[in-house]
Amino acid sequence: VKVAVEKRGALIVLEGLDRSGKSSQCRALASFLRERGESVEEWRFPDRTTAIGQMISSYLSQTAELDDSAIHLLFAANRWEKKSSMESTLRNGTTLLVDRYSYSGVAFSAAKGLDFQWCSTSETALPAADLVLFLDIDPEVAARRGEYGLERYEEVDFQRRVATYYQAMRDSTWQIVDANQSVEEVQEALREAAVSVIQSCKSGAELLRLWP
Ligand code: NYM
Ligand code: MG
Repeated sequence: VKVAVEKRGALIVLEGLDRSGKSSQCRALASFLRERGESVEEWRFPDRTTAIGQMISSYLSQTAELDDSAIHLLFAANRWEKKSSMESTLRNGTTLLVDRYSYSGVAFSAAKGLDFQWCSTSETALPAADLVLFLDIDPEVAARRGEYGLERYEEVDFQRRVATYYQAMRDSTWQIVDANQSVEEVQEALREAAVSVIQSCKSGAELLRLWP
């Protein structure tokens, strides 16, 4: 007798500096995967729709000031408030495409001078991404893209420091994609990696936790 085993969805995270093209690539990847019959939800962090998210949004738009550690913890809390919903969605077999996650949380706060280990602690035991798609772009190139500089952190020297902390977090779940390529070339690289990790999650790959 065959017993139906629930196959979980994959937690796929897109990361990169501001204006690296994450949001449009995320949207395109979601429609590609849906056309292939996958169940996919697009999420993003910060999730500015919650009460915590609104505080984060005021901070980013420079209408509110907050202590560096306090805003770090708010970004983390904004993920913790979504943890159970994230886990149940994955267990229901839906793949999550997430625009930024804990990796942004650590890289942006560490770039301000907060201790790297301290920054990681707030992420401990959150679900780890099955795949991190890192859109690798030269900060100078990103800065020439539209609307750059409106939000806090959108400044070339700061983004350079963020990039070094991203580099320190790379592990075997990361796929580095050259985001200086054409939109189509970038999308092609993302598709291959996403299809393959969705398959391995269906075959029973365990959902891991951040950061041991
Ligand atoms: N950011 C994002 C953080 O500093 N910590 C975090 O935990 C997250 C998720 O917020 N410059 C920063 C990175 C971005 C900014 O994100 C807003 P977006 O994707 O540009 O709206
Ligand atoms: Mg941004």
